Amino acid sequence: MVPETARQVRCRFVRCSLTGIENTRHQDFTVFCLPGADLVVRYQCRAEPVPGFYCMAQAMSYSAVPLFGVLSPLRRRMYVSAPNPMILKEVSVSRHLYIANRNYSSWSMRPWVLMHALDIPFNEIMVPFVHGDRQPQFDAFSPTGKVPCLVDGEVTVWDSLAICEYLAEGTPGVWPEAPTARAFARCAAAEMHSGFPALRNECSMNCSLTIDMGTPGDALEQDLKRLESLWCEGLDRFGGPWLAGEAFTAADAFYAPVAVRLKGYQLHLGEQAMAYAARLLEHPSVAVWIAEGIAEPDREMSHENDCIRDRCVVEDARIASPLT
Ligand SMILES: N[C@@H](CCC(=O)N[C@@H](CS)C(=O)NCC(=O)O)C(=O)O
Repeated sequence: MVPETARQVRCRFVRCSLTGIENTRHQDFTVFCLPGADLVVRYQCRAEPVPGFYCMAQAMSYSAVPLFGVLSPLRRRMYVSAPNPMILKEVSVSRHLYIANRNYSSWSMRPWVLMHALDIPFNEIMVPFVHGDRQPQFDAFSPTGKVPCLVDGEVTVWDSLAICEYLAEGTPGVWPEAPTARAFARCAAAEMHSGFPALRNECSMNCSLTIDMGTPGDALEQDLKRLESLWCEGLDRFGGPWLAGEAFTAADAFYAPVAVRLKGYQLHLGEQAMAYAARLLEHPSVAVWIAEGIAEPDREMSHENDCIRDRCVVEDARIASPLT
């Protein structure tokens, strides 16, 4: 049995390939583990694996130690046992990323998606929101009492943009390599960080809800116009498919929650911008965040109410346990 707490600590430092009896598949996995505990491999499948399929997962971070397990397609998990639990203890991931509920926390989503997309090793610590405006439980790790917060040994970085800059010091790919594209990407991320007030205030992120908000007011229209012009400029100047060129960078991670909002509030931009929003939603790291947000069991009513207000809910993707 995997301890419940194993879900709280995510170590995405393992890429596994899966070799089947009938065919060979190569997939990325996210491995949940605690030192000494069994591993839980949660897999993202485009195609369903064969039920009961016995497989071999090779975890690169464990020096190619093979791990054996049986897939459970229904639960979308593979339970594997490490041949030698001591091996797990040798792996230490110093970076701890504190986040809140995936379903609501757009600020948490940005560095998480970036680190996941760039395969930057980290432990995830999810601290759920409690009812109300203040979140005193965040004070234990964050000087501002907000998430996200990255704790890397002695270093604490308590702001999503600062986290990206901190990561960029040691990891290539956070920003584009070319100076012009890098300057644009930084401006785009900074603009999201401090701008788009109407979009942020009127359309709080909720990965699960589709809301009919009627005709957007002037302030929101202004934000949408600016968003469209910024996205189209990036895509035209740097050739796409991402905002500042060929590679997915921090700029794209910053706009991933915006793509969730556009879809959730049924907001429309021009064709090129909508295609980019769709691309963002399909990015594997973004898609996994959204899927896990929808799967979260917790509902936090002040966030739910802030999304719904006096507007009409068209759909709740948490259909198995709908909002009451
Ligand atoms: N500038 C910060 C803002 C972070 C932020 O506002 N986080 C929200 C959650 S999405 C929060 O922690 N709110 C809790 C509170 O204000 O008590 C960043 O970029 O990280």
